Amino acid sequence: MNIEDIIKPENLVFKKTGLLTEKPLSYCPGCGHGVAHRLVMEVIEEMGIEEKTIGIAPVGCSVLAYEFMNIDMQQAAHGRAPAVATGVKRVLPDHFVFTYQGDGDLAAIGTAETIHACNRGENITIIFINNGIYGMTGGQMAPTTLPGMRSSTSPYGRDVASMGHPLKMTELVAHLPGTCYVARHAVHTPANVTKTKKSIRKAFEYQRDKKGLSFVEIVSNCNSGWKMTPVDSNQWMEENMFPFYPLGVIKDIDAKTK
Ligand SMILES: Cc1ncc(C[n+]2csc(CCOP(=O)(O)OP(=O)(O)O)c2C)c(N)n1
Ligand code: SF4
Repeated sequence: MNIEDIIKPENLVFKKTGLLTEKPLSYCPGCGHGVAHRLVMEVIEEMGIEEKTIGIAPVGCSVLAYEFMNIDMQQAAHGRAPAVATGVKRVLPDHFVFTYQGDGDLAAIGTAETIHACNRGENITIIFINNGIYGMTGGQMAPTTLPGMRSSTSPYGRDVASMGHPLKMTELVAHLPGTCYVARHAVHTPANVTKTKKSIRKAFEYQRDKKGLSFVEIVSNCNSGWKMTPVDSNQWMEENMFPFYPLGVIKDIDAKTK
């Protein structure tokens, strides 16, 4: 097949969403952030809500999310995205508002903002990227770092006795009455990408239907911070992160119960 045939519209099998800008992503090759960005933007495009969606960019490796996401964005200080999202949504209740946050942002510096926004049931969506460390600043231990996991500030591995237990934010917020949909997924294989996108879609639909706060965690790799190749980091994630952070839908207030 020559190139003219390949680019015929009828032969097109994948097209990048127009809601991602042409700006080259600043992420390390192999990092999950880029795929997560794409899925959020695809959902917004497929729902046709790009003109009335506002994203809140975090601090961390995805601090430049507003450069990559071709929608209205507002930058928040580290950890404060749920508070900023609360304000934006209350001023513009007919708009869709989401935050995009790493685990240092959401589970450490912004623990209070996260828990209270979830507990208040703010009608927003939180996308939480959990790579188990502080990626941007050099791989320091985060509340999500696994027991025994090495980081630049726990070079011999996280010792629970002195450094405390990892914080499972997703299970925690699922207990709060204000959350309507809480799920944990991954984006390192096509099957996982499909499930994650479905959940992100549901999260935005629940926001549309004013059901409360929807929360989607994406367990991701930080191959640079973990000091592994992308392939090794994905395998390490499967073997170590998933047993501790099991994937699946944790709470769905509309799920049919027997
Ligand atoms: C209040 C505050 N504390 C610390 C920092 C420094 N800082 C910037 S990025 C970062 C780590 C980000 O890690 P995470 O949120 O997990 O995102 P990742 O880079 O892993 O995607 C830290 C500690 C800051 N900017 N503001
Ligand atoms: S440092 Fe880690 S989280 Fe940040 S872009 Fe690189 S791989 Fe991704």
